[in-house]
Amino acid sequence: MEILIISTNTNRLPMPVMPYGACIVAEAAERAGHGAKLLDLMFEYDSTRTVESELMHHTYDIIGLSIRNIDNNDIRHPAFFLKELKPLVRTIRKFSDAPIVLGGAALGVMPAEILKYSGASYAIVGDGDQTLISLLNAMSTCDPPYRVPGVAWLENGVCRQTPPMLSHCSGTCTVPDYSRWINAKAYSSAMATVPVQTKLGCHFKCVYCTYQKIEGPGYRLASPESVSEAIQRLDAEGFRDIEFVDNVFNSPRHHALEICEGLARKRHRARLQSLELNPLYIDTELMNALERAGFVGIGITAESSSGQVLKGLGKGFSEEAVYEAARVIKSCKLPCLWIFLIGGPGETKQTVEETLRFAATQIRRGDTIFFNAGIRIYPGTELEKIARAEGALSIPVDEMLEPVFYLSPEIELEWVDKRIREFFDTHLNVIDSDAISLPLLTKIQRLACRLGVKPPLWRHTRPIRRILRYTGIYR
Ligand code: B12
Repeated sequence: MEILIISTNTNRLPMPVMPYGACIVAEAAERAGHGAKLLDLMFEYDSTRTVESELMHHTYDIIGLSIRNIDNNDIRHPAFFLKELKPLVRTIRKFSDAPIVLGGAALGVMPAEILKYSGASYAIVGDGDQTLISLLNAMSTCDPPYRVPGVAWLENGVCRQTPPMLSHCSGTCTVPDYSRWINAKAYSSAMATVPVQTKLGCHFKCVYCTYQKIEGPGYRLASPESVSEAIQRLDAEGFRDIEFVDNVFNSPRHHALEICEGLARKRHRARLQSLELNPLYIDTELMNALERAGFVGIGITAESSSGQVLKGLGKGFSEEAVYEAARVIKSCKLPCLWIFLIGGPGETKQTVEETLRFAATQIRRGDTIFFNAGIRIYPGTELEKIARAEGALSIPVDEMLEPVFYLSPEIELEWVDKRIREFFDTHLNVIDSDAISLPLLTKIQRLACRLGVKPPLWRHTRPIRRILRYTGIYR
């Protein structure tokens, strides 16, 4: 079978991300003996013309659309990326009647809704590589696709789905040959990092989160040896800035530790980072291991420093864990990005002030702080139930594709905005949602790259903001 996979993501904020999943499925299809081509729309000037031109000159038996983002999770500047999906499906239909199969992280979040919205033939939920191969095999032997695990389709307007297949990342760290599938240089010149996943699954029960829905609750760990090999291979190919894209890198803690120890023993020049570390498992041993492994930056998803809010968010750790993480980090050198989510269940003006005080007093001056206010509500989450019970959400699930947000009834968005803005103005190490949605950011990334600045760019927030403020470009 000949398959075309289109990576539909064209969002370059806060930085372009390489289509990891789309590369994996394209490579898996090729390895299984099918013909595969990946069309990455990220840097295309006119996506429609690119797709038209591809389909005018080539015929495919099946067309896969990789869909990463539904929206940008931003209450202040909401962007609904799926609005580009219907016109894309229409364009494809002008040239081809091949089945259109949807896959990607977004499908794990709202499969039925996206399938209905798009007009595509099938959606694949769960791990894409194995499922796509099974689907291709079924189609080539004219077997009904609804026997394949992990496939969703519409029957008289109702979405049917077989239980997903969860096999990817079991034992081995899968990293595609990026240069074979995408313009990797275009990504690195925009300061994008190379994604590598060391496990799937998440055992945390955060009320707002979709990770369990996408990856399942049970861990599927890649062996630390296979992770080291993947990093060495990427390094040998010239890929230096590598990001572990695990939903929570330091859980299970022993796995993160073994990966770090393995990497520390190997010779490599990779600069590693991961943006999601849970404060619960931040200790001196892990921090030292991260440094020895070659990490140049980590993100701490603290979300809040108030016990009441952490409980409301279902984070599974207390304010003591957040303070302890800050204490440990102060004794190490590794640069950190602290991530806070303001406005969850239980948030009040007082708890917001508590978190701001924590940020002002417990976080090192050289570290960076990111504040996001308002939480995207996804169907099937505990937060959806809370929002409905509080009367803040009344629309049906079908209408939740376009972003809807939760904000604690105890606070108003204007007040939160004002407090974050005041903190931003007095602390040059702060990033807020205004800053990461600035189109100017794309230009800063390119300039920084030309000047030889290495990712992550957030490490340089203070000097960048100082220059922007001094030149009057940004507050
Ligand atoms: C790591 C991560 C990031 C990192 C990425 C770093 C990097 N260098 O890549 C950072 C922090 C930068 C980031 C940013 C954003 N992210 Co993010 N991110 C993730 C995370 C945790 C993992 C993504 C990943 O790489 N997975 C590993 C790869 C291998 O998996 P995959 O792409 O899903 O592919 C598999 C399947 O989906 C499938 N598949 C993929 N394509 C195809 C195609 C076909 C045809 C088929 C059949 C199958 C298939 O097969 C693959 C193998 O099994 C996910 C959550 C999650 N658990 O998935 C959120 C997630 C993808 N992010 C999300 C969002 C919203 C964003 C941002 C918009 C946030 C923001 N406000 O800025 C930005 C967008 C950035 C951009 N330019 O597009 C959402 C997207 C859904 C949504 N709500 O819209 C997710 C799902 C989290 C969530 N909230 O639910 N993100």
